[in-house]
Amino acid sequence: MDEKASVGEILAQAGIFHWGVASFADTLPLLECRAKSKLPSNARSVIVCLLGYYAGERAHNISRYAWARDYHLLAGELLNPAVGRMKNIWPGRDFVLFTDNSPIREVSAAHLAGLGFVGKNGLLISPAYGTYQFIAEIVTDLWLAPAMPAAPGCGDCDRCLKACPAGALSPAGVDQSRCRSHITQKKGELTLWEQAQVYKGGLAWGCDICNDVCPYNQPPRKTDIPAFGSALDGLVQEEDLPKLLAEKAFGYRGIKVLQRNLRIIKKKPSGGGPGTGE
Ligand code: B12
Repeated sequence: MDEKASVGEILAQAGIFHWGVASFADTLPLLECRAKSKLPSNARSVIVCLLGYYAGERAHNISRYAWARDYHLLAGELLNPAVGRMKNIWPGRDFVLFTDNSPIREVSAAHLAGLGFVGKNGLLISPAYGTYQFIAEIVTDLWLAPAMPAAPGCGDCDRCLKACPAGALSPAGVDQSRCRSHITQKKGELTLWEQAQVYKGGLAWGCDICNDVCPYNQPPRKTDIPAFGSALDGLVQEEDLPKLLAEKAFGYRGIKVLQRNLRIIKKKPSGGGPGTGE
C-alpha cells in the first residue's frame, strides 16, 4: 500500500474524510507564532485536514464556530491518535499536529492541498463543507506527493464583500482591524465605533456574516464529525462563563473580554456622535 493510502486509512479511522497534501516548501512563508518551534526540522509535507462545523441553526449570541467544544481541543482528540499511528508505521519520521495557533498559513495550505479555493472572504471554500470548516494539519518530514490546487471559484460574486457591515473585506483581502470577529477578540477598552460594531452584530464572540452569505453554503452541509454536532451552546449568559471557558473556543481570551462583549450586546453604546452610527 503506498504511503498516501496508508495516511488515508489512518485518517478515516479518526473520522476524517476530507484531507490532502501540500509540499511544505510551497506553504512558505511561515507565520510567526509560538508553535513555530514544534515544526519538524526537515519538514517536507503538510497533511491538511478539514473539520466541518456546521451543526444546524439555533438561538445564539456567539458565532456558530464556538457552539461546540473548543475546536483546538477536538482537533487534538481526533488527530493525536492518528499522529501516534503514523509514528508507528514510519518509525524515525516526525509528525506534528497544528491547528489555528500554527506557523502554517492554513487557508493557503488547504488550497495547495487540493481541498478547495480561497474565497474573497479570505476563507477556504471546499466542496465538502463550503466555508464551514476548521483546518488542522500534520507537518512531517515524510515525503508525500502534493495535490493539485483547485481553481478559484468566486468569479464575479462579491456577496461577502458587500455583506460585511464593518467594511473589513475588500479585493485586497481582510482588514483585520475592522473585522467584527477580531473586535470581539480584542482585549481592553473598545472604541465607540468598535462597541457599535459588536452591539449591531449582537454576538459576544466572532462573526458569521461572510460565511452565512456565501452561495457555497447554500444549502449548508452539516458536519459528518459527531464531536462538532454535540454539546452545543449557542446562547451564553454571564453566569455560565466560569464553567464554559475551559471548554469553548472563546476561553483563551479570558472572562473579562466575554463579560465586556455580553454587556455591550445588551445595551446600545452611549456617547452618540460620529462613528457610533447614532
Ligand atoms: C489571524 C487569523 C484571523 C484574524 C485575521 C484573518 C485574516 N484573514 O487576516 C481574524 C481575527 C480577523 C480572524 C477571523 C476569522 N477566522 Co481566523 N485565523 C487567523 C489565523 C490564526 C492566521 C491567518 C493569517 O494571518 N493568515 C495569513 C493570511 C492573511 O495570509 P495568506 O495566507 O498569505 O493569504 C491570505 C490572502 O492572501 C488570501 N489568499 C491567499 N491565497 C489566495 C489565493 C486566492 C486565489 C485568493 C483570492 C486569495 C488568496 O487569502 C488568504 C487567507 O486569508 C488562521 C490560522 C492559520 N494559522 O492560518 C485562522 C483561520 C484563518 N480563521 C478561521 C476562522 C474560522 C475564522 C472566522 C470565520 C471565525 C468567526 N466566525 O468569527 C473569522 C472569519 C473572518 C475572515 N473572513 O477571515 C479558520 C478558517 C477556516 C476556513 N474555512 O478557511 C482558520 C484557518 C483557523 C482554523 N484552524 O480553522 N482570523
